[in-house]
Amino acid sequence: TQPERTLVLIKPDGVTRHLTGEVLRRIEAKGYTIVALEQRTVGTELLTEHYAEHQGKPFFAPLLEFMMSGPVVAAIAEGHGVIEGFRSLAGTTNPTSAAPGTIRGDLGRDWGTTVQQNLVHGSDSPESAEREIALWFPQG
Ligand code: DAT
Ligand code: MG
Repeated sequence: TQPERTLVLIKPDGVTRHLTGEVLRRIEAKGYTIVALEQRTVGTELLTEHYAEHQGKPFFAPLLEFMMSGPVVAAIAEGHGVIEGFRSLAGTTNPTSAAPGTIRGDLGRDWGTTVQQNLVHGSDSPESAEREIALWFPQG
């Protein structure tokens, strides 16, 4: 198999809680390579594209508001099976039920907000990864 690439985002809760290094450490400890890394604040336009599949859902507006509440760290991780592998490292969406040992399970919890503040994003398929990497790193 060819090595593949996935888009990883450390969301504003992760950056604000100073967990950027911890998340990157886990990616690297697993043996994946960080091939791009940038901290930035993002706007409605990019986020609406990024989360297009969730438009119309009740948590969509709070999700965008949350993602704009502070800086985000965007990274591209590379390795064999990294798309599935990072999703596995991240754990399931709801941090309360995410398994211990995962980023969300070890470090995340329910904060009583409308939207789940679950620290990280990872592309969920090769198609999503290609689309999201082009969106966040258009310069290639
Ligand atoms: P994931 O981030 O695990 O790929 P997703 O793509 O289904 O999950 O949803 C994107 C984000 O939206 C997710 O990280 C947190 C938020 N979210 C999803 N489902 C939610 C729900 N039922 N209630 C609150 N927030 C939710
Ligand atoms: Mg998703």
